[in-house]
Amino acid sequence: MKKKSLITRRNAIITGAAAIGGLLLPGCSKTLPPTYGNILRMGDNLTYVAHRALLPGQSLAKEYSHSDISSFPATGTVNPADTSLESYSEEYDILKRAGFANWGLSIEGKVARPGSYSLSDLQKFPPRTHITRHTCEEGWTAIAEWTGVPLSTILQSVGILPSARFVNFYAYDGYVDSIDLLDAFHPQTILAYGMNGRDLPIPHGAPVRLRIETQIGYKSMKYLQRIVVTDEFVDMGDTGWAWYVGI
Ligand SMILES: Nc1nc2c(c(=O)[nH]1)N[C@H]1C(S)=C(S)[C@@H](COP(=O)(O)O)O[C@H]1N2
Ligand SMILES: [Mo]
Repeated sequence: MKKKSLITRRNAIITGAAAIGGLLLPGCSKTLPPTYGNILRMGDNLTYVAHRALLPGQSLAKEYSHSDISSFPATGTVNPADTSLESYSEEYDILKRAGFANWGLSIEGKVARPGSYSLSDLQKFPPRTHITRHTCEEGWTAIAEWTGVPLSTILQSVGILPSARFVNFYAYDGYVDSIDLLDAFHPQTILAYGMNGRDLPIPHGAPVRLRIETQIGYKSMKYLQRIVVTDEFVDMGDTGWAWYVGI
């Protein structure tokens, strides 16, 4: 009995997934994730389509109040200047020793005015602060306050070209990832330099990390080094993790 209902449910899910794919496929490829067709990233099809259908436009992730702020573990790379780690970056180490005074975020690709933004350049733009819940794929969540410049502000400042479709991110510890323009222009997507009212600490991605509140924790890249705007999707992550995980 149990087995039968399980099989039925599984078949229903498979049929449902096929139906979603089939419905959307003809002439609607813009609503499918760019990873469509990659068997290892099949989960993207469901989460991207469902999320984008349920939350059209730029709905905001829930924001919390100061009393909700919780303790916040640091995970993954917690210090790219640690020589004993595989993620060691000499470049980062040098920047860190100078208090990140020489750090600059390079923004290139399909933009009219490529350039490099220092921390003080970024801090001159009108900031955005929000208190949100971070959800890690490992099963924990934590709430913190983040301050930074909206990514949309910077993309407008460099003047993204009409052909632009994706934003690729590179970190000092070797992390690479990308998001599409809908998430890039989401009002809560920020280049964060502050956490809980202080400078962003090294374990949490100093001097600047991405905060993307519409997706799971690993999309919020720490230790930002370079941003490249592209006109085509390049699947940079062969990590086994989904590219799109809306929350
Ligand atoms: N560059 C970089 N970014 C990263 C990671 C990392 O290891 N390196 N880990 C990711 C994961 S899995 C999570 S849950 C969050 C953790 O952020 P935290 O260390 O501030 O908690 O950062 C994400 N961004
Ligand atoms: Mo994570």
